Amino acid sequence: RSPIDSTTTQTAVKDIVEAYPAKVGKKRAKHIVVRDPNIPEQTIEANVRTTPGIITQRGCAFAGCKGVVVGPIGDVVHIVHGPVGCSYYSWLIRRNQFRARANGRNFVNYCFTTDLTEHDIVFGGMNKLRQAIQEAYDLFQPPAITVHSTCPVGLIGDDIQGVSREMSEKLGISIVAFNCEGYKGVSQSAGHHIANNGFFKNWIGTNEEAEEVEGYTVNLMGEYNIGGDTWEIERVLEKCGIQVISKLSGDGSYDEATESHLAKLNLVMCHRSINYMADMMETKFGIPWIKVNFIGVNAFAKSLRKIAEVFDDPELTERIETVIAEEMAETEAQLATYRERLTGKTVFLFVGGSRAHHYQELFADLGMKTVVAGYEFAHRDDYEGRDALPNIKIDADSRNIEEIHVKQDPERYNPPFSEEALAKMETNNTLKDYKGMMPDMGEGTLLVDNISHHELDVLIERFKPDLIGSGIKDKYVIEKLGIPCKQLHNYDYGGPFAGFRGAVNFAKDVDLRVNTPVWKYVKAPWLN
Ligand code: CFM
Ligand code: HCA
Repeated sequence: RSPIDSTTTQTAVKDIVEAYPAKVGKKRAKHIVVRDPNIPEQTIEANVRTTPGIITQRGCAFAGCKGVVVGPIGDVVHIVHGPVGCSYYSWLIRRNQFRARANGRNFVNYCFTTDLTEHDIVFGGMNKLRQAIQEAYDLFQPPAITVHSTCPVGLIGDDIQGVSREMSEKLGISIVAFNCEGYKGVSQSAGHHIANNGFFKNWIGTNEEAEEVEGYTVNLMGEYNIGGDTWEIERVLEKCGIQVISKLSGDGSYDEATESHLAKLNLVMCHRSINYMADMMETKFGIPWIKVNFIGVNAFAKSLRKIAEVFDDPELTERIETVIAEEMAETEAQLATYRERLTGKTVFLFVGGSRAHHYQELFADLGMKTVVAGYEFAHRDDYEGRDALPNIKIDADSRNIEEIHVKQDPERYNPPFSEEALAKMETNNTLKDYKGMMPDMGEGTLLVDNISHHELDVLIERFKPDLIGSGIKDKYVIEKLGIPCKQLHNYDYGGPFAGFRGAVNFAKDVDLRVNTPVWKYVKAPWLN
């Protein structure tokens, strides 16, 4: 095992790139960066099409829209319009959890699809969609329905928007169609954008009768309640006296989404999947947003202090400090033994569009160092920070996406913060800014965007990390090479891992994986 430093990582990068055909190597080299804090504005290529032939962990626009952003709203029926596969193979894989509200509706365990077959592909599937919507309505009486098209539907041109409008008028409930055919854009990311636009246009702030809510109110955005994360975050926020108005979209409900304009502040966890919504809500309703991270004990405390700073009320600040002290003491007592067993261990992290960054803070709490990290599909701002935005060329996945131009509505634009407070937020970089992953990576560490199996093989062979945080597509390749892999998408059936109590669950899980002697007996079958 080589130590990780600027020289060894540079050699690894050279070997990785040289193994490719020259043209491919040239492209991939732009996605692999040895971190050097002495370079003031280090850049990395991201959010571009994967080179055909390379094995990637990315998903598609349908996954990003239906699977990620829209699907977790638990009291809404989500119908997939397409052949059965996309629906069946994405059924329950993401582990987003939901608790029924007063109306008793909870559809997260169901799988709704129009099940298009050859006949429908030839003659059109709109009638089937009409029928499916009617049937879902008759059977389940949901407060709203969404429709999501998969690749073949886009190719045959079924008008899902028209059918949904027509059925919405007929049934008198909100029916929103998302044209999220998998092929749009270069990854899940296009689907997030499509989902945000549809949500914003149809649901956000549509309950005009909802009354102002007193006190400190927030929306939890870009948090998806995987393994129950949202509930641990909410537990602590409530203890601090902060009320969550709506959640987008983990444990999210339709009614709460229509009242989300009542919150005074938006807390953005996963910037990648929800930045569009945060910006649109700020423009339309004057709700400012701040970037938070609730993964990791110190990260959670830091985020709570950020909230205190924004609301700027000594009483709230004091309460938050009391909660932090209490929770930290309890957590610390449980973390200490794990930290002893984990300190100095190294980690590679390759996850989606935010967790490869967020989890670095939790690993740091355990004394573990992230030496190689990368996103699957994040954009350059998630690596380089929002400041880098003006220098970034138009996203590849903006193609085919209807942009929503938000007009400010003076009637509703009623900033809960004084002009002075808003100005402070704009100028105080630590509050408003999102700096991305790059500045948090130490000298000589490696950033790899949209990593391929070849690149992963070389890096494992050179640096033999103690743990890799990744997803299902490479988990078993990694474990056959004798390295434990912790799935940071679905948590391998565990969780919650967010917040204070989540950190303890995580430490226990990681300790079991890293410190079991079994790994030294594993030999990958292909090495024989
Ligand atoms: Fe945001 Fe997510 Fe992620 Fe994401 Fe995802 Fe996910 Fe992820 Mo899987 S919304 S970008 S598209 S934090 S599903 S809950 S784990 S890849 S890092
Ligand atoms: C998705 C969902 C996914 C996949 C996880 C994985 C998730 O992108 O469609 O590849 O292990 O979190 O469930 O990201």
